[in-house]
Amino acid sequence: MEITLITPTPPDISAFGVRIISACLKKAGFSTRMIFLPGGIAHLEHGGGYIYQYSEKIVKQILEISQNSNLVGVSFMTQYFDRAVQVTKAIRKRKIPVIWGGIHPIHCPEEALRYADIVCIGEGEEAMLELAERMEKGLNYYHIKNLWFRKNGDIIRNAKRGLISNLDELPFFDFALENSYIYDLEKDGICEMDINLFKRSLPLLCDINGDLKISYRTMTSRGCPHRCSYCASSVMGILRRRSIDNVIQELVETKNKYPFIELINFFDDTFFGGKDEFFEEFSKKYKKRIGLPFHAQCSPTTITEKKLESLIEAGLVFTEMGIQTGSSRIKRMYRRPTPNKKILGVARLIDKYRHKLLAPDYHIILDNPWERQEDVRATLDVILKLPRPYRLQISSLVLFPGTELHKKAKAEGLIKDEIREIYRKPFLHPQGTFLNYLIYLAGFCYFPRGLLKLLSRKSISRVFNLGNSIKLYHILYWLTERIVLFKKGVISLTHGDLARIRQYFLRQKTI
Ligand code: B12
Repeated sequence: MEITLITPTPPDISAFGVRIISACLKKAGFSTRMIFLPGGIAHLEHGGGYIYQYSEKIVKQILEISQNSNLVGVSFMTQYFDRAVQVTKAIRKRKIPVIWGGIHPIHCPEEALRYADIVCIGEGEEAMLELAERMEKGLNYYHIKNLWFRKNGDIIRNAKRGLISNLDELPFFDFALENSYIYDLEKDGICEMDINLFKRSLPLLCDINGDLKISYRTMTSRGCPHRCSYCASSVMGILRRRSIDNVIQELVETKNKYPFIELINFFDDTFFGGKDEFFEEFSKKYKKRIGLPFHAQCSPTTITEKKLESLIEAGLVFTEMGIQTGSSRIKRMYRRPTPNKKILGVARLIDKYRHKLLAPDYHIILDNPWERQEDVRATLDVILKLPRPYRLQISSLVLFPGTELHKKAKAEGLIKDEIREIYRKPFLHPQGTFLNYLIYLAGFCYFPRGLLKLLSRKSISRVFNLGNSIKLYHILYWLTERIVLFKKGVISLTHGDLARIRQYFLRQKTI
């Protein structure tokens, strides 16, 4: 029984979904193949005019690699829908059954069965294993929990499985090179993974000196203590953590296998979730057995000074946190009621350790259809009170399927065309409005704050607020980005940091 797992994924090869499924199948004796198609979303346009598609050459290579498969799995997020559909159509023409899984199909199973034969509506480890075992034995498999099937034009909707309670029972993510394939930007083709390609595919993240280090991303938990109304990951339930020893063992094995890894990135939504004691023990063991610098995300209600101190002691050099909005009305809508006073308190706490941490990232969401000008101004106000330095990660609200806000927008008739308005919506580039541009400028944390404050005043912003039609602020944003890029390029050149320049140009070519 040959199983191929394909993932049109962001320009990084974490792809934990397929890696854990592959690890479980391998542990049960099945042979798997993984195909990683790292690609961006930067070309997406407001209005949904840009459609990502792979070249014929890439599709042909995918078909060649997966030709002897008895089953092909495709894993993706909403903004990779078009690429997943393209790959699925090509494979199904070869009469190979396709199963969809991942955060998007979980929320849109009916839609998934318009393209795939089977869809996984939750965690896939146990369901996929049962499917492979029953397929191999030629047994009926249309009753497997967590899987829905398209059969003779009908849909078979099986019940959900309970979430995996003890994550330690799972094998570690499958980061083996054998039988792994990846789209290589340099060769503009899919290549068998080798150690150099693997090294080049891993994220480059900064250590405390700002030097780029080859980094390994992992996740120590599933689920989240928060229930933000714009977030699609609530399907993963409450926070479930792997044990400290289990995480440390994974990192020990990874370091031994890939000694060139110099930094760890814990990609849990809320790494700081849990008791102070847990982090004391984690930090002691991590420092003793791993000792590499690491990055981890925090949230305003989970970070404490004690946790921060222990983790910095263990090697934490960077953290990032969602602020999202400064408006109390929108905070309630996002189910993130943490007051600005508390958020600024946390920012001051992180700033207190600025000599031991890189400048933090703060996440901001713009383009919320229910937002008024004063809400956006409130967001700018809280940003202008943040201790400096910091970086802003600004995103344009995408009403992801399965989220509370998606349901609200649907109910209010705000969504006319899901695919154009959501699947093909640019996450990384907010609309070109005056206030959005001011918030973008506030991301240059040494931009004169008084000027931003003045310009954001109602009486003044009304003059400059030309609405969305005028592309002025898009052009200004584009121009400013070019200036920033040029500055970064000059700094990298003077430091002979060609890796950073190469990484930038490679990214421009993503599929
Ligand atoms: C890790 C992560 C990343 C990583 C890696 C993602 C990857 N898959 O390659 C990186 C950093 C690259 C990333 C980037 C982005 N991310 Co992200 N990310 C996450 C995060 C934190 C964890 C996802 C994860 O790996 N979970 C662990 C694995 C094991 O779970 P899983 O993938 O769901 O897989 C399980 C099941 O889904 C199923 N399954 C999965 N695949 C398959 C396949 C088959 C065949 C089967 C049967 C089952 C199956 O079984 C698996 C095991 O149980 C989630 C939030 C969350 N907690 O879920 C956001 C999340 C997935 N990201 C999100 C987004 C939007 C993005 C971005 C597009 C935008 C951004 N945030 O910057 C970018 C990419 C932009 C770009 N091109 O640059 C959204 C996706 C929403 C949506 N509906 O698409 C999420 C849900 C966050 C949110 N707040 O809503 N992300």
